[in-house]
Amino acid sequence: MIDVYLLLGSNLGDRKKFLDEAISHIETDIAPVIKISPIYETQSWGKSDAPDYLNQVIYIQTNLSAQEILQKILNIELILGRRREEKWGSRTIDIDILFYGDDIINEPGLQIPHLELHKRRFTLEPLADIVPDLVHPVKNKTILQLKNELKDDLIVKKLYF
Ligand code: PH2
Ligand code: MG
Ligand code: MG
Repeated sequence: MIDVYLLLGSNLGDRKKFLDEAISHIETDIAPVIKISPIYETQSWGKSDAPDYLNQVIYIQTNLSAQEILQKILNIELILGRRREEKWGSRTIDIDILFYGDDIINEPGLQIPHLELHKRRFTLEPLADIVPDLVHPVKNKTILQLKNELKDDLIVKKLYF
């Protein structure tokens, strides 16, 4: 089984409901969720006038290939009303593959580890809550180290539902 970490993000509509529905689709179509981070409310990265996001990281184990996971994720995003209009545009749900074991994948539409994750507080804070000691296979640093070296000062706030 491969250890897979996914980032969920929503900044449109009932954001909490979209995260919950994404998790329920992931459990049905991909794999049971083993660990789940707290939800963070985060300032929009890349587009400062966009509404705040809810972000959350989940950990699953699966024998599916990264491409198979990607196809299932794209389908779940579609079911949950994702419309792709502009880069970094607001969305009901975004599901990104952060890590697929230690694999380094560079294919069109599929880059793992996620190319920006080490620069983003909205990813590293929830990730560090569930796997601080995971080593990034390209940066060769732990999630905790990467989090402590972050220059991103956009606000992220842990929420308690
Ligand atoms: N996702 C983006 C762009 N900007 N900002 C926050 N806070 N959270 C996100 O998930 C996010 C973002 C592109 O996928
Ligand atoms: Mg994304
Ligand atoms: Mg995405």
